[in-house]
Amino acid sequence: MDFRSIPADPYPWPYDGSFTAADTALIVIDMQTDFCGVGGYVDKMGYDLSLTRAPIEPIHRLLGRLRPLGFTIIHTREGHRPDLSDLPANKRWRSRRIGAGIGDDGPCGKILVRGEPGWNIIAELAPEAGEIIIDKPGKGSFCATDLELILRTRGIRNLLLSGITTDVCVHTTMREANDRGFECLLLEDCCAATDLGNHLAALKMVKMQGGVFGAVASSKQLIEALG
Ligand code: C5J
Repeated sequence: MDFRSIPADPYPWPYDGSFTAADTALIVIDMQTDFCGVGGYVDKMGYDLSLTRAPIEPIHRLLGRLRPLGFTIIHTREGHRPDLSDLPANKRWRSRRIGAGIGDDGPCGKILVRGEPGWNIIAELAPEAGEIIIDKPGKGSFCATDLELILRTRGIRNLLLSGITTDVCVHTTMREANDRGFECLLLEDCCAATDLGNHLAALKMVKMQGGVFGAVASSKQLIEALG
């Protein structure tokens, strides 16, 4: 089934008039306890969890609409190997300076380490059987992962971006995807940052230059277009 372009800012998305469940994937980025749960990395850094938890309900609603239509659903998890062999020294050093050392013990286990409780995707947005999970050591979902190979193998051309944080992992992933030729839509209510101003600035950056990284819409606009 072909869906017509939806109202988005700064242009109706996708640019070429239509999209299908077969050529479009939803990426849910880093909805892990470390980023939105009590005792996780973001909590340890002292940021307001109500900000990073705000997209949980909108993403849940969107998944409920996209799953039965057969859209590819991809979840990502930021985290490092238990031996920390993929943790750059500067990333660890910076996090330790602010009291939330990546790889160090925290209330939810070792911070941002694969297999630890804090690294898990939150129960509300748990992946369903058959959905793809990408484990990434960095901010971008394409760096040191097989995401691009999976998207090309499936014939995916369009990406719907959601998750946390808008200004860091979501933006980095959107930029990486855009440079690879994927047509990207950032769902503004389905993502959030640790600072509201940064979230709003990140949305604005996408829309500059006629949509320099793609377009922005709400999940409501998308869901309405799906009928
Ligand atoms: C950060 C992320 N902010 N998921 N990661 O370190 O945005």
